[in-house]
Amino acid sequence: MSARLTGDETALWKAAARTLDANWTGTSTAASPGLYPHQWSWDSAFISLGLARHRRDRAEAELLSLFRGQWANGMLPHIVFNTRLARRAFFPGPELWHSERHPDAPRGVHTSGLTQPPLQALVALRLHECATDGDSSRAFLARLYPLLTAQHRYLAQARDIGSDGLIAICHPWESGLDNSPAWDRPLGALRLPPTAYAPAQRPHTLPNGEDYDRYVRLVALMRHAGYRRTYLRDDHPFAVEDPLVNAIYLASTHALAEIATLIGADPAPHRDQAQRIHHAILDHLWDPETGCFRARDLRDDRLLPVVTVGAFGPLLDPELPSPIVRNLVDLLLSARFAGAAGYPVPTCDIQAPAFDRGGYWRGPTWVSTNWLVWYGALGHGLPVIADLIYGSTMRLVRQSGFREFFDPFDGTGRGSHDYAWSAALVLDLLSARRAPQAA
Ligand code: 2M8
Repeated sequence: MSARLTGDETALWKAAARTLDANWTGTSTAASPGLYPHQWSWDSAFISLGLARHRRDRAEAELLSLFRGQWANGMLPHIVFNTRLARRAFFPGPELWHSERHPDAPRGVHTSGLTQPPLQALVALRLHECATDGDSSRAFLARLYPLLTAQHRYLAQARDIGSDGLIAICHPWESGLDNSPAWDRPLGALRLPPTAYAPAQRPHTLPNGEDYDRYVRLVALMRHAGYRRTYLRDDHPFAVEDPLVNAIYLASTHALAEIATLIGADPAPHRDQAQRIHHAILDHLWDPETGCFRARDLRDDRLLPVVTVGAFGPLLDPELPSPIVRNLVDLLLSARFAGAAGYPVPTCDIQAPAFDRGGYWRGPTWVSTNWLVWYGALGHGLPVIADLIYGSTMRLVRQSGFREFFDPFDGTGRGSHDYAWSAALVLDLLSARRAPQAA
């Protein structure tokens, strides 16, 4: 691959590859060596996209290592803890979740009790699309397929809280966009006990204080209920259908159908499920009055007011009607997003009162969400949008390195350094650019 890159791209490629090598623990990749030393679910999916372009064997190992943490009910946890690290290497560590007390949790590995956007099937298919050894890649898909179908079965059975075909997140951490202003209203409605939980030593770039108390309170409620699906459905105070999470769920369901075909399994149930999700996203999360997608709070059946980068998630739906695609493009190019940002895509509508250019998931631009919008734009034949995001993402990492997130106006890097998904997705972007058939 590197032979076809320019000199500058080659330097970027090497730096990204070095970052992934440095974060490799022997079995998986630390999301960031200092701040996030364990394995996170959607990080791991993004990371394996980069590994596939660099060290194919590790891309497969990364996903298999993640699925070691899968619970017997199919739930793929959002953190699989590295047992070789001190228990206090990260808060919240295993002591918050008590996964070992849950009958469905795997033995010998500590995990969280939440999940994250189900990107893994989409990524597994992309790994296959850029594989050089088709037979070995199909064998890998055959190995992964039952794990992926169990993950999706869990989501359909335990997280379709609104009984409408969509999945609900039960905690902001499940969205991946942890501190997004979209969650302010349901989080604000949560009643807190008088004791505060948040440890004073949380790094200052991360949510702290009362926000953190609310996050930990939600975990405590879920844990006390044994992460039971009837509790989540009927009583848990936080249940939100998010457009980005559901668009990823839909794209991965389409990918499952393709994987099924590749390995000789029946794709029909996945195709039926994809149709259901497609219609539900349009029926429940599209707001024709404002011309955008917003998250729905299932506890009061209202759309949440803040428009975030999640509004562009449904570009991942290959059947998104073209008038809606045009609406999203207009919104993206407007002064609410790319039109007023030097480095799109900001994670929150710039004109929203809650927008904060330096706030964690409250305005900065992230390589992961950029990659998702880029991928969706390519799928809809929008090369100008795809190029805009490709170019701005490359400028970010050239200017500031593989940081966790970036100021959307001047590109200043923020959060942790050597952040694995920033490096991994640059490898995928560079590769796709040089080999268009892989995109
Ligand atoms: C952030 O999430 C963790 C909680 O799980 C945190 O705030 O401590 C988010 O950016 C999330 O999307 C990401 O997966 C994780 C690890 O990179 O960090």
